[in-house]
Amino acid sequence: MVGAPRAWAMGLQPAGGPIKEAIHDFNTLVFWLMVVITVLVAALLVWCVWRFSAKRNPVASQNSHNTPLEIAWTVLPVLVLLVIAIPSFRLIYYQDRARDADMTINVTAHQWYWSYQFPDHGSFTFDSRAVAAEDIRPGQFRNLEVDEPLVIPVGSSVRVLTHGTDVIHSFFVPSLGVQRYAIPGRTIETWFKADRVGTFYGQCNQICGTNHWLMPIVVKAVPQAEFEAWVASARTRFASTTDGNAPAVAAAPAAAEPIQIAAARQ
Ligand SMILES: [Cu+2]
Repeated sequence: MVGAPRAWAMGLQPAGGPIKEAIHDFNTLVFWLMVVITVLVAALLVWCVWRFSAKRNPVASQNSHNTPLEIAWTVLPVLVLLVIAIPSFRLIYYQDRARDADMTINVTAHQWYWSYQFPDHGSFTFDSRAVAAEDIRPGQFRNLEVDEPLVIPVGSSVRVLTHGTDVIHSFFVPSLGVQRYAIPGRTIETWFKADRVGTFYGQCNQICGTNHWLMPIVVKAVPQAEFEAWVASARTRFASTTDGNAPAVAAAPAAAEPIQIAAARQ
């Protein structure tokens, strides 16, 4: 499965996991409520225009109050809001934190790339940087590919702890239903789970400076055995950046920056 935006798509991206499925359900509920209310209000409006036109209704009513009607148009919207609020709060708390996380990933945002740390797998840390447009291969997504994707095992609940090093960023992967601010000086928890093998694309979702537009996220969900093989190779490849259990709050930028940042103005 590929979780990515598509040209002319109308709805939400397809769900790659249970949180996004819950978001779909909530979206469908609110959508149909909106359809019913819109049709009802439009029909009443048309009926009033027709029924109470000056031609059909030459003597206008002088009523200014109608207690039962006023109670009805107060209570009914309250009930509609309750029908929205209850599943809305349930969804907020569902995505708030992992109940039984199988593993934890520290996500650190920088201007303008991400770094990921695996504290349960030897605490290796690596940076994930955008692939420049001229290096995109056929079949890849422009502005969405990275050099080192975040790899997770399919079916595992992954606790995500976000941090920031400079300004506020936002870790956002639509098809997994995850979005969390990454704020300097704070650690914020959320979680996600991919219940099918696939590649899920996201981006920084908080305007964070000149290159905010090119701060993509790629999450690859792979079978457990493949994940373990990736961890084994990653621990060797990223051995030099391992720094214990602390979140990677000050990972140095790589020497070869693929993205040219704008020169600071004086
Ligand atoms: Cu950002």
